[in-house]
Amino acid sequence: MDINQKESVYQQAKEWIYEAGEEILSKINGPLDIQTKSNPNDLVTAVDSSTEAYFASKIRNTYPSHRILSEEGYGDRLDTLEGTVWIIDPIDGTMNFIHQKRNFAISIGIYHDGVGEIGLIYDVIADVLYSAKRNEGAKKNGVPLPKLDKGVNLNEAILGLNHFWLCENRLVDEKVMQGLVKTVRGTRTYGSAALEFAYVAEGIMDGYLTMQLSPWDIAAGIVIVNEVGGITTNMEGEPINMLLKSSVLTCHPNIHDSISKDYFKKGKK
Ligand code: 2AM
Ligand code: CA
Repeated sequence: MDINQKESVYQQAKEWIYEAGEEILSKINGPLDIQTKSNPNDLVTAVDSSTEAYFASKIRNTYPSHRILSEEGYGDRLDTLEGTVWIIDPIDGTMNFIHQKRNFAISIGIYHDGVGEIGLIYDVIADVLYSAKRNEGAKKNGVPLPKLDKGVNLNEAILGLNHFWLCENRLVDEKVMQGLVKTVRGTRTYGSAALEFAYVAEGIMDGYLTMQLSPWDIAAGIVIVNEVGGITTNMEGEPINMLLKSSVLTCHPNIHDSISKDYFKKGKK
């Protein structure tokens, strides 16, 4: 993506994300038409669908050569990341959207030939936009975020971690994950992967890990965390394949190896 196109795509995506946020706000107290997907707690609403449909129609009209990878079915069926691909979660944290009416975000990552060029995470209720362009730094509401250059030890770290992984599960030994919880200073669970990435980038959490997420949950967050010097891999420490579901570890560089090697690799089933 050339530099001029990148800037105009970034500005356009920002405009659409604010418009979509206003539309979500106008519907949040109405009947939400809630459905379930893969299990009774995997929720989707008519607002998830209409928000994604809005982005898909804007992108197809404005950038007909761009492709879309998205959660709710308005995207393309992709088997490569060639060209420019918008990776979209219209509402990340749908359970929070329904039950709490806060702590959810619109997440848009724009990748070119597989490289994350633009990341946008919009916390609609707080009206906070986290944004980044590759090699140009990350911002929170337009104000540059500092690099993660202060050292951090695991025993002083705050980690984002879903309690699910501390219960018996089929992917990781819960005893090993409990050991990690006892080692760190504190844990948090916000229920929106995109916001957890944003908080790692902001430096208010030192890491976030989970065993299974989809590309749209993390595409924007990876770009934003990268720009402040954080690292994102799968739990094995390998690069994430953006076409597949994956485990995810995004964190301050100081604690990455220890979480992956001393905990996950020991506990992996
Ligand atoms: P979602 O709200 O877009 O579904 C919750 O811990 C985080 O995990 C959210 O970012 C949520 O995204 C994501 N997630 C991914 N797959 C999920 C699933 N099957 N059920 C619930 N949350 C899921
Ligand atoms: Ca979603």
